[in-house]
Amino acid sequence: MNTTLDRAAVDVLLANWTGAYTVPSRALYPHQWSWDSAFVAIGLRHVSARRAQRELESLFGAQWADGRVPHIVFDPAAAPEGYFPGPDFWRSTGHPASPAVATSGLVQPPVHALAAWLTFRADPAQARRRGFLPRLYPRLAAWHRYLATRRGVDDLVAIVHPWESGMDNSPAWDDALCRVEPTPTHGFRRRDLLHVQAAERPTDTDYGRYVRLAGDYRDSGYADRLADAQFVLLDPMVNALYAASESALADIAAEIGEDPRPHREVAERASAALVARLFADGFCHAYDVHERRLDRQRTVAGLTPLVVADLPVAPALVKSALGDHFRLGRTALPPSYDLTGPAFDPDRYWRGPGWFNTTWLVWHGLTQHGELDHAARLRDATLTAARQAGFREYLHPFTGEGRGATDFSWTAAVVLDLLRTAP
Ligand code: 2M8
Repeated sequence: MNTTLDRAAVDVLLANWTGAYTVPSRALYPHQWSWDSAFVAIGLRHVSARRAQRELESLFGAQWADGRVPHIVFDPAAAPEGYFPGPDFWRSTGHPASPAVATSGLVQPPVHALAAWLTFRADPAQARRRGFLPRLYPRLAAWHRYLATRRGVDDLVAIVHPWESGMDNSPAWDDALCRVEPTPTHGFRRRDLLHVQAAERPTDTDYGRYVRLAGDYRDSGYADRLADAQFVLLDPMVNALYAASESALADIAAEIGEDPRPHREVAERASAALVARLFADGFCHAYDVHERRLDRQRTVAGLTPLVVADLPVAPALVKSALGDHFRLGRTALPPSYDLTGPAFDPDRYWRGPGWFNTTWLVWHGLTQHGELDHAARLRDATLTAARQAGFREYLHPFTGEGRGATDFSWTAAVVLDLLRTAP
């Protein structure tokens, strides 16, 4: 049975491979997405280490001169009307720091160094022959420097748009978004609703707010003046991945003969700040920098700091995962938002459904902290969910019914990783 699932996951990754990278979904997302490619590499490394390396290399080929890794790299051959907001909206190629290829100007969670290290470990000899890490390391380091210098708030990094969290429609952004005047819907044309039911996607009002924030950021010249930006939040998942990826950068540096110590120091400081700033009542929350307060809602992002090694609050996070808010192991997949929370919606994108990539992060975190029984149960539940629903973008957390796009790349990739990583 696992052989069938394994084969089907490989087929999805092959079908979505463009020759240089993997699109998240042929229909809904026909370009390269930043953190999707990192998860894809984590799965693809079991099929072809070389292809997994190329997935990351092609993304970093579109890195800006200021170090930012754009959240979308547009395929020049894809139909311009296939995705909104497309290159005409972002106007990146007019920016002095941008690469020749059109990209967005936002970023996504920094999973890349972790993915690069896991990709290397899948076949070190082959990676060394290709000079994979020596070539990628300076780019990964520049990416983290961008985050530290342009987005740094004390020892953490801020996002300036919900899309930068990866959990675009999370209720954790509702309060901050309320202050944003939506762009009227006649000012743009949504394409997502051509592919997915409206009840499973953000509302028009929320979409209007995303468009407003992205347009304002573009019009500032992608300047990162945090004091002037309307939306400046510290997200627990972004910061957990930043800390975990700094540790991975230290491992990469040591492997190629560079000094790992600066990376270890950044990782330790980020991990300490994450606990000091974002941890309260047994959970990690988002923090609004302008309002100077935590959003006390619970989202799955608050469990993902488990990916940080030696996190002192890990036992509290495991307890929260097992409790009524997330019922780890007792739902099809861990929900993206608190099952008892006022905004819980089991169908709508990032407001309740279970996602495979965040589930993988929780699984990886449990494994890191020696919670092997919980990790094994979560792995079994995730594989069962994929077998029943197929490689959907997200699932109803109770029934396990598929939602959003089909044949979704990171779903196939993390399922493959769970299958091929011996429990
Ligand atoms: C979703 O986000 C894009 C915008 O980036 C969209 O809705 O149009 C999110 O789930 C995001 O985390 C993901 O990277 C992207 C592609 O899978 O889709």
